[in-house]
Amino acid sequence: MTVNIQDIESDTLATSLDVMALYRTMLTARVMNDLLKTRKTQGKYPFYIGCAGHESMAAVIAALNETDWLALYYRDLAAWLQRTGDTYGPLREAYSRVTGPMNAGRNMPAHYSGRALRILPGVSEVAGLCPFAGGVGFSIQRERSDELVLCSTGDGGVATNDFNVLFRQASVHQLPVLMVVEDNSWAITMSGGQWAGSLVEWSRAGGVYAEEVDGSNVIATYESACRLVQHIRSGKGPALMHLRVGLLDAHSSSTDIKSYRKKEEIELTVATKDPVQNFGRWLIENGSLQESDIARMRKEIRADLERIEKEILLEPVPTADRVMNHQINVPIWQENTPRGALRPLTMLGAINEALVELAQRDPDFFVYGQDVGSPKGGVFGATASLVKQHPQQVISSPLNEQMIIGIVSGASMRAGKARCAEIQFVDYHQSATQTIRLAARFPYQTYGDWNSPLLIRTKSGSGGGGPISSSSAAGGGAFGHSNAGEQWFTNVPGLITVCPSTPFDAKGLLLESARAQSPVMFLERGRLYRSEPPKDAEGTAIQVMADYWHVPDGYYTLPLGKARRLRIGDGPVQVAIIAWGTMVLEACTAAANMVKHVDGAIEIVDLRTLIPFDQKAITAAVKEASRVIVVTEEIDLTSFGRHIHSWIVQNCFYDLDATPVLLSALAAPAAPYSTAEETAFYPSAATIETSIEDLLVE
Ligand SMILES: Cc1ncc(C[n+]2csc(CCOP(=O)(O)OP(=O)(O)O)c2C)c(N)n1
Repeated sequence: MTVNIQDIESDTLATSLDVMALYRTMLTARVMNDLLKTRKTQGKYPFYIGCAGHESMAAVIAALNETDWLALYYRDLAAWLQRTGDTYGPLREAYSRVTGPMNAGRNMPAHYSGRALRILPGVSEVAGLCPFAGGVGFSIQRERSDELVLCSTGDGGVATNDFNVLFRQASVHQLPVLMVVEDNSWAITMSGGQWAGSLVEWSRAGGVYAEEVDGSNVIATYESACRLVQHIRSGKGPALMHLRVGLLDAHSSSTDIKSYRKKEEIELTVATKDPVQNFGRWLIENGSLQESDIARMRKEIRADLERIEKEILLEPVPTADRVMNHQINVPIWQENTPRGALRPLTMLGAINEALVELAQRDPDFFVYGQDVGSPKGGVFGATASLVKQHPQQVISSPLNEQMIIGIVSGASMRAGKARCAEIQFVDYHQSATQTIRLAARFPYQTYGDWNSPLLIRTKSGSGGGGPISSSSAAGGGAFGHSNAGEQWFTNVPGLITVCPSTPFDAKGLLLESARAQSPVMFLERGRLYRSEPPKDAEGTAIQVMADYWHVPDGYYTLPLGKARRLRIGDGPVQVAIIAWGTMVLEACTAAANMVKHVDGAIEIVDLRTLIPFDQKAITAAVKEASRVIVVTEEIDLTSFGRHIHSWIVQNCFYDLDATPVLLSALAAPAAPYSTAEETAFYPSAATIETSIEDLLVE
């Protein structure tokens, strides 16, 4: 039997609902919920979180097309079943089977995911998927597709920054996004208090059409979903459904319901807000079913699930040897000798060229960030050429870094290829920290089902883009404009971090970074944007570096994870200096000055990629020199520089003739603004020279 609801809003809505199929899906969700809950109680696995009361989400999914995208939350078992029909999947995940279609047994159950099914990887961070859903919507809109993205969360989720970011993404850009707030009026033990006033009015005032609907009434839920979907598909912008439901169970298997909910309230909720029961009654009243049919269906479903369970228990469980699988996706470099004519270029020029190359090669590639679409090309001018040549592919964003990362990451995931975010100053990435970390986690969490291409460029370290002046004024960036940044990113599993020191590297590494299927944090040093090659104390350019200020025309890539070894001076190497970014130039200046006084050469290992770093190059350089200095622009509190230093101690100890040195910025919050304090804060060529001297007498 079907209910024809075609004339709800317009005659283009050719949807009819198979109510019996929908009921069966919802009932299956409930029976599976009860089975999983029991098994958890029997100690068969560590955790379960239930869907009881939220099954009307199946009716919302029934109003969508299979090509629409879903970002579900942990109570959406019925939504999963409605989209996939897969009754094995949730059981496989509960029992941690490698056959689990969501996370191959790697994540807790109820984290719905599936790339082929267009279900974004569910996360435990409440509403953490929201910014990604906005990105999917952004890319749907750019490509003028008729898809949409549904993003669901609980009432607690509405209070998060992530949900508010999605709301802003959707409303500012008028994206095809359906936000569903499954309001069971609980957030663990907290009832209400997640927003003030009416959610619907708040939403409408912010430019998003919204409806409130009783989620215990399945037909009303479906009708509302159809209206909202119709609203979105007719190009009127995003929509929000405030779906009022009841939570029929405890928050999760870890919560004792009686410790925070009153008996009468639970009984009333169960009696009035059970969508499966209400829908069953409605079907009986309409003559489609009898009580006995429902009891029989329940029994059948339970028997079927128990049979499936038995099958699943014979399937393989994860083994310890796979624990590092899918940790990071570094692209395999393909040899491609640059063929274009060499021209002298600054790093900023090289970055401009790389972005134009990417835009030319892929018309759907775009850069998104604050001011990037202005003729100035962002505050540093990195996108100026793009604005001139491909204005449609460079879009200025509102001032919200989490919004930027979410848009770009979600769009990249939908495309399977990196799009580019610009974060104006690395200091300001901090509101997007969780989103970046989640993006880096997806390939691991989903056991490689989802990749996470995402290119984040950001100005970092000292300097505001002016010329480098062999080791003095660092630009006065002070607090908020001068952090090095690598300390924040190199400890995130799954994240690639790159920091070039020359224009040649900046272009080749940026182009290669865009090929990665794990997120890349591309740290551009402000002090190097317009820098000349480093010079010695007499003002002579250091030749081994100067060559890299000539940049080939056209497309070329350089391998990630590969350092460059630079030798300054002749004879046996006395000291190896491990550096990256601006500190490579400082180290070159120091080395060029020192080799005039000491016998032998000094080697500088320019890491270029910080994670994964080139262990072979470091090992070889330390072996040859037996003395090593690590120099970093970071402050000396659990920094990446400290990590490299510690790695050398642990892995190269027997090749060392002296204690390895770490040179870093001071452990103050940031470089002070005034020149004297700022100069004292950063390591410089002079600091490095002193350190070389000390090492050589040791
Ligand atoms: C960002 C974040 N903070 C805290 C938690 C711990 N936590 C897990 S579920 C939850 C309540 C969520 O409430 P709501 O969004 O209303 O969903 P419900 O569980 O009630 O369906 C909390 C606080 C979390 N997972 N993520």
